[in-house]
Amino acid sequence: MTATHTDDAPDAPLPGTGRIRVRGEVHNPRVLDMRELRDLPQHEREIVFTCRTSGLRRHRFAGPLLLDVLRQAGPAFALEERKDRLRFLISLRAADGHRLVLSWAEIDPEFGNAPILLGLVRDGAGLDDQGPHLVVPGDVCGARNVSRIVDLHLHADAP
Ligand SMILES: Nc1nc2c(c(=O)[nH]1)N[C@H]1C(S)=C(S)[C@@H](COP(=O)(O)O)O[C@H]1N2
Ligand SMILES: [Mo]
Repeated sequence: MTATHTDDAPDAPLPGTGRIRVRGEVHNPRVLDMRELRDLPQHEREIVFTCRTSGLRRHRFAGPLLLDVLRQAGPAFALEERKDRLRFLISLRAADGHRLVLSWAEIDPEFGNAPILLGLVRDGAGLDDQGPHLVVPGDVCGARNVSRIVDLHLHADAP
């Protein structure tokens, strides 16, 4: 497989607040700002979750699909190879070091088709001062609804 890698150090500071790095197994690694994320189709979701420490929380978010953000960077897999796509993982990191992994299949329209967003607006207020917020509708716990996302990294498991 041909893949393009950024040679940036994973913890290198990003060039400004609200920017996210998209890297790994993508043909066009890039840094995106909030304006570029607003140029993608915007979706809205309400989420309700229970936090072990703060109890029941409810928020409404608007922003692009994580799928569209990653597709724009050109995932380095053969689109017609459904099974090949099952090897791919997305790791996400927030400014405070909180991180998580998703599988590509969760957001792939032919598999989980989960409407996972990068929220740019929360409860009517823009998030330009902190950057995008991962929104995972349907989760019971809030820990995957991650604020201040700074890094999206697509990985492939060994073929
Ligand atoms: N960046 C970041 N996002 C995070 C967390 C965190 O530690 N860091 N904690 C999560 C947890 S455990 C919960 S319950 C929700 C709480 O979100 P809220 O209090 O804004 O509703 O944020 C989530 N997002
Ligand atoms: Mo939580």
